[in-house]
Amino acid sequence: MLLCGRFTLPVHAPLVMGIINATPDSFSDGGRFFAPQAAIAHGRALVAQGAHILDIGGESTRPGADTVPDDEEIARVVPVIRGLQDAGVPLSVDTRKPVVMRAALAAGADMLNDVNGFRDPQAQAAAAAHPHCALVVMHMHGEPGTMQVAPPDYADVVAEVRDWLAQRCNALRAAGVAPERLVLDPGLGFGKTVAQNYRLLARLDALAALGYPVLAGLSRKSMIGAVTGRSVDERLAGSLAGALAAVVHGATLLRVHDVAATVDALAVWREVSASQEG
Ligand code: HH2
Repeated sequence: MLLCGRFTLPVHAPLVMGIINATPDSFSDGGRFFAPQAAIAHGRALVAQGAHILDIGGESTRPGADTVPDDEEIARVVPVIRGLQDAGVPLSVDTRKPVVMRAALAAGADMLNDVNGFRDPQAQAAAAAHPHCALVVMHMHGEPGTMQVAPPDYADVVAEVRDWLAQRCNALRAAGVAPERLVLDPGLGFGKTVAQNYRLLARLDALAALGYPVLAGLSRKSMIGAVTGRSVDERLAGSLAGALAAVVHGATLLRVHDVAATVDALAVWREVSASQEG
């Protein structure tokens, strides 16, 4: 079970987290859901398509992205969180900023998704101060502005990401966070080469072995484009293959743009898994 604000989620079956980018510059859908009403309508559509969680972001973390001032990011996400309070699913906020985390929780967010893995002591304190919101602890080397300039030459990327995540979870638990609130994320595309991303995808089981649910975010990312040669808006088939691979290798949450297609792919996968048992 995952404690997730107003909700408690089962983690035995894969959960689909639908992405709402309330930004003008996200890599695949920047500008489409920038206005709060458009973001809210998109969130409702994703829930109708079967999303189990909505992830609302007000700052792009694509490689080379500019940072957004605190008050601007709050002005982007808070109206969307408020407008989706009755959507019937947990609301996650995708932010690295403690002040945005606090504003989002006050507005009714159920989950904090920090691509910095709550490294900032203020972010850790904001997370620990809330009694039951879920926390997505993501691994990232460096900062979005520069992370792809020179991805590190990890000796063993799986062991290093796993140990980093374990250390972050231990710090959060020492700060008072219940283990049932934690989700791990390898941070696919964040300061990693294509080969490192695929290695992590193939070894998600090593992260799952830490005992927390694992989230994989690879929807439409350049790791899909690198092997298919497709542009961002042509990566659905590759993203679905990656999503199923993630589930097979141990992910229980999938962060995706294309909710309806992912839900269908998972339905077929579930039927195959159930049929295996006779
Ligand atoms: N990827 C992106 C943003 N946030 N959060 C988690 N936990 N895991 C991820 O893999 C992840 C994330 C990047 O994707 P997107 O939100 O579509 O683009 P942008 O950052 O340009 O808004």
